[in-house]
Amino acid sequence: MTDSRHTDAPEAFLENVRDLLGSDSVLTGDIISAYERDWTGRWTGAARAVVRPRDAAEVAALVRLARRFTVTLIPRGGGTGLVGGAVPSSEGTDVMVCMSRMKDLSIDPIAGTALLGAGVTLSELNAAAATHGLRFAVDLGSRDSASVCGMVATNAGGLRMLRWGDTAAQILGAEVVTGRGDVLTHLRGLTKDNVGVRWHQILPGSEGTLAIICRVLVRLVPIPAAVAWAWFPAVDARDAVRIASAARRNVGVSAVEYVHPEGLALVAALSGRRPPLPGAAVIIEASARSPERAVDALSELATDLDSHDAVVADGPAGRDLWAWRDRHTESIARVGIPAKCDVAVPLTQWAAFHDAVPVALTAVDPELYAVRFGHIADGNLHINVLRRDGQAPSERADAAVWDLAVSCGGTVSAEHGIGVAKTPWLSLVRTPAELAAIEQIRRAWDPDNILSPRTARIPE
Ligand code: 2HG
Ligand code: ZN
Repeated sequence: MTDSRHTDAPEAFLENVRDLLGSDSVLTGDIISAYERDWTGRWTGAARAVVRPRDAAEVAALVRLARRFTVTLIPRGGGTGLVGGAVPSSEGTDVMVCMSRMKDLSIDPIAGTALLGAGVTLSELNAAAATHGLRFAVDLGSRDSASVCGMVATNAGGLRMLRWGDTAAQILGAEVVTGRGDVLTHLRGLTKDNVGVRWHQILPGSEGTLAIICRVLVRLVPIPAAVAWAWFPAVDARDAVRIASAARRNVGVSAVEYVHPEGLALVAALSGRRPPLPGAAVIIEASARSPERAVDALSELATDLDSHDAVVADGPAGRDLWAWRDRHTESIARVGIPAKCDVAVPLTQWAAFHDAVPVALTAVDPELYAVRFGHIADGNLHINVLRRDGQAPSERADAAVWDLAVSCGGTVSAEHGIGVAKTPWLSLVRTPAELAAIEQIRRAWDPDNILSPRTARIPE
């Protein structure tokens, strides 16, 4: 990669941007520090400026200028990424593209779709959709800040992937600006439109490397009439897989989540309360036409599984059960900067992998420990590695988890993406031919390599 851009990122570029977009569109100085780190604080850098375009035409003007002055652009949504994908390099020359001004949002209740700009958060979309009895299918803990277009760029998975699929499965169209500065618009909204290559389906997982996503058209799903939750105690990881595997066959089940005492203790410290039962558990969300039916479905599952201690509840008591899972990420952030290892392994390997993680970490460094939780029905285990002395873990911790995951047939990113955090391990899970093919796509969409050049690319 040529680094000439890093020595002379030009003030002239910003002058041109101010002329075209207005000076209030360019932020510099202390105010931009919030754009220089990811949510975890593990990945930080230094930006030259933050630019805040209002629409795709302004983004296109920005990209063309960036090509002319060879300036790196890093698109950034709600700033909730966990892998350093929307963080500038340490050289102080990258320009962050903040999408927060693109707030247009309209719902089509007849088609069950939403058209929204890149500044709309998941909670804002859901609030607007709820007036029509609809919501976005994918849900995540960072819903109040995460932008839906950012979720598209990272192909967020989240809590209900089991039921509705990932973010890629929700996209019907998009408006983007490629690294060439071309505006591509496909917002017709047809669910059947089989006309050759579906270019908008290349966006999920592209993490800002191919194009800047300005608007998306997404499908919405009905808000269930009633929901109930259950806490199934699991005697060990094998038992958790047994419960999860039975739960995922049940049509009404929308989420199946694993929690372990190491994470529950942190949530307890934050909330000042005790978990409903001691030990590990599988927390299940189910929906039905009435609260009674949802509770009955989960109670029947408990009977089928001989899980006589299971706690089943709807309403506030049920939401309380769910909160024990939902509050993991914020509770972990209170105790240190974790290495976030977002692993998926085949469900048949999940228990062995789960049990081997603490052993592998202690072999690297006795100060390391793991908080394990996550979307068990998808084979997904979130491993947050921390150090007992409060220091941030080194990359040796990540390496130990990835080696183990790959030896169990797993992957280095189940749903969080690659960013800069996972690039050292990309070649563990993708062949040279695959990586070369991806590079060719990047060169076609972004010939001057100005969009998030360090993301998901193995350093030369
Ligand atoms: C979740 O499932 C998110 O809550 C974050 O993917 C996971 O904090 C994490 O490691
Ligand atoms: Zn997750």
